[in-house]
Amino acid sequence: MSVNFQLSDEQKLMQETAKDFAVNEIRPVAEHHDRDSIFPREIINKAWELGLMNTTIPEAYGGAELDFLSGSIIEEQLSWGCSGIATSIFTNGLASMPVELGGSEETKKKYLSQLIEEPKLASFCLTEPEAGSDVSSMKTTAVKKGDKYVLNGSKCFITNGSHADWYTVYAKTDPDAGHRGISAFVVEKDWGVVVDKKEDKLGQRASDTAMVSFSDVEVPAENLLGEENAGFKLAMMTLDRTRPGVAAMATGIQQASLDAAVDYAKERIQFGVPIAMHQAIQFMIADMATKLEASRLLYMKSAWLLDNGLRNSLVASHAKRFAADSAMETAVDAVQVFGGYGFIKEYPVEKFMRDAKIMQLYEGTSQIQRLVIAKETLAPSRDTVAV
Ligand code: COS
Repeated sequence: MSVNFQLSDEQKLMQETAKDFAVNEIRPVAEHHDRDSIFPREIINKAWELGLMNTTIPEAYGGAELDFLSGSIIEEQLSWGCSGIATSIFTNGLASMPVELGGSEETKKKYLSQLIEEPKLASFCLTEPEAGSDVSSMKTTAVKKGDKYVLNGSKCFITNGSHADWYTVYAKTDPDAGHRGISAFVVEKDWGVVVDKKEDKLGQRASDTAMVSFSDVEVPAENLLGEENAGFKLAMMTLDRTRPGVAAMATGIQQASLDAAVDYAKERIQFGVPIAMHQAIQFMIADMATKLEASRLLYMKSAWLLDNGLRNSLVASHAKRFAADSAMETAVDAVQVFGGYGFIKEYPVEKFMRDAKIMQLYEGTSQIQRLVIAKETLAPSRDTVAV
């Protein structure tokens, strides 16, 4: 078995393109979007034009069909620029994955092609007010009536929810069957999806997070994704494929925090020398750098497993958990390196700290990742591979 930590020329090019985009298009406006919680529509359109979003969509539907590793590398770089703007750009990947995995040929042609032909947005609607980590307790229902399903219920914390053209919605088709009674559907906004509320958030304020509801929304039966009552597995398989990217975004926040801390530590003079000369600061920088390195290796491995057709649930949870917790710790340490200035909005690190927190919450909390890790470690699935 060979191990190769070298990116391909194509991956290096994507990395450079994404870094340039983060430096030139995202960083200059990140503070403005954060302060006033302004949705980054124009930046999304530019990212779309450059091919930095919808990366996994197959060539058959007009997409670039990039490997998961390339997609994750892009996510790290854009998140370095601003993870709130990056979240807005990458949410299509979460919404479109269940379509890629479970959609019929017609559904894939219709909805995946749309995202490539125009800078349209899609949202992933799983979470409900009373069903967060416990997906199976969702209340939204889909009742079959003739050749349609009728949806009723509410979904919360929906990224891009106010701006999406279509939604991947999970609903109970057999309310008594627990996780085996959930189905997934593509629902177009114009069919009666109501945006109830836009959330005012601690961090990632550029991204849109909304509550959406369905009141007797009729969905054609052909918009069912996969088999009826197989939606829970579709959601889990989707999250296996998107968690490497979230870990990569958390890595981008770490790199941003470390860069800021290093620059400041070299400039700031205390006790007659730059504070970078003090061992107290050096040890913090060293720990930040080690966490960053380990997070990057973990997200890359979790993406590499997918690219090689191997099950990645365990490593994706390692990556998501470790990178998210490290992003929080590193951003807090960056504020510490800045001292009192770190607490002031004029400096960038307080934003990194606010933004990092969501990494431990969305797409499965750090506690849920530990549940997956414990389960896979105590009783490995048959197809969990040790690489
Ligand atoms: N891929 C495919 N199938 C999977 C899977 C995966 N990664 N993980 C679980 N499954 C299957 C299991 O094999 C099991 O199948 P059977 O019905 O054939 O027995 C089924 O799904 C249920 O699995 P499990 O018993 O592990 O489910 P739990 O109810 O214990 O829930 C957790 C598992 C908690 C890990 C899951 O609910 C979860 O990830 N919750 C967090 C959800 C989340 O990330 N929310 C954020 C919203 S998206 S922004």
